[in-house]
Amino acid sequence: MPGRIAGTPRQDGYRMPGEFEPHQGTWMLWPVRTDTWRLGAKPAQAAFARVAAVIAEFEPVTIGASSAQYEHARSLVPPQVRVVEISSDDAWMRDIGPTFVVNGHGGVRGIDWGFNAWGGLDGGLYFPWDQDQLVKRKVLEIENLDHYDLRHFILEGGAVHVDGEGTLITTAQCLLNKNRNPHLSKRQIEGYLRSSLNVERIIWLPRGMSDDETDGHIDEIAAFVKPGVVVMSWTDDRNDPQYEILQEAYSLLTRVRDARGRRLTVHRLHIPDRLVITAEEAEWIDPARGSYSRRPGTTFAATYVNFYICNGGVVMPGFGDKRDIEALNTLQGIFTDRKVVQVHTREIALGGGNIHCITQQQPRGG
Ligand code: KQY
Repeated sequence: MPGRIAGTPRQDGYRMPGEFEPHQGTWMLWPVRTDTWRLGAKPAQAAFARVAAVIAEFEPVTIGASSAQYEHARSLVPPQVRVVEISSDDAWMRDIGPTFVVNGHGGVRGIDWGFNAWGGLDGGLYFPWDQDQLVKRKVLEIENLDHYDLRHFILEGGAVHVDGEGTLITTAQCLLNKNRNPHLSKRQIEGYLRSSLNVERIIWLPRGMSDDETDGHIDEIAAFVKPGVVVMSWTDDRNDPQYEILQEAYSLLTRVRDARGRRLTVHRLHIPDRLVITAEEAEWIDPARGSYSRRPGTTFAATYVNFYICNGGVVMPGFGDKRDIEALNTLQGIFTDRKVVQVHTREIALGGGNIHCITQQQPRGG
């Protein structure tokens, strides 16, 4: 029987591996919220199904869907994708799913963080989020894995990236936001990150991307390619609201040293044009009191950096933008030992995230 483990991953010799380390598989959820996704979530479902099908060419994929959507989800994804019944409030498995930790001897455990829909009643994106909070435990029960109970600490998976060798990158805008863990100091928050993910060096970028409804998740701005190597969003356009933010992040990332004392190699990936929801798209999003507004003209943080690394592959967003091909070629040049596949994901981006945000890797133990 899987159960709750006392103590911390660090005390037990567990660490969060880098996303580029071998996976057992990928977890996703099925989108249904009509106040997030237009047209009753149908275009988003098609986009999620495309992402799942591409990842499934590299490794096993499991999608959690509600009982009402089980047959529909099953019919849209390839047979090798496993569909299981898991209810949720929305479909961002990166943030709603467990973070897995490994001990290097075959042991895999999960962390059940607190979740408050990106800010709770102080700027959160919807209410309630009780079904989202249960997803981590459901995934871990299905996999028969023990868990650490950190529900008293609010953390979304998209708020942190690790290199698996003791370094973590995050943003102060998100993790120190008063709508996450207002009762904790920066030092105490660092303490939780160290003891749960087993990291030594925490690199704080001051801000995430502008127009990011998550309060600046790191997974929109930068990602580890491997230890010592980072790829980040970039723009040459001085008039772009992202310009200053990205300059600041670049200057910090190229100055710091990681947990092993290395300077980081930082690759830059130019962002696409600003993503703005059209009147036609916004018309078919159901308004709901307390939910994030997606009115015509709302802009979204769009970046190619929200890619997902899987076994032998990288699945990256495309927006139908003039920079799509250049971004694909740049990323393929960085990930020389993996096949990079681009999927058109405007429908996911209109929900406020992208491929990294809708996936969660389950590492291979050992
Ligand atoms: O991990 C992410 N960056 C998640 C994006 C969540 C958007 C919620 N509408």
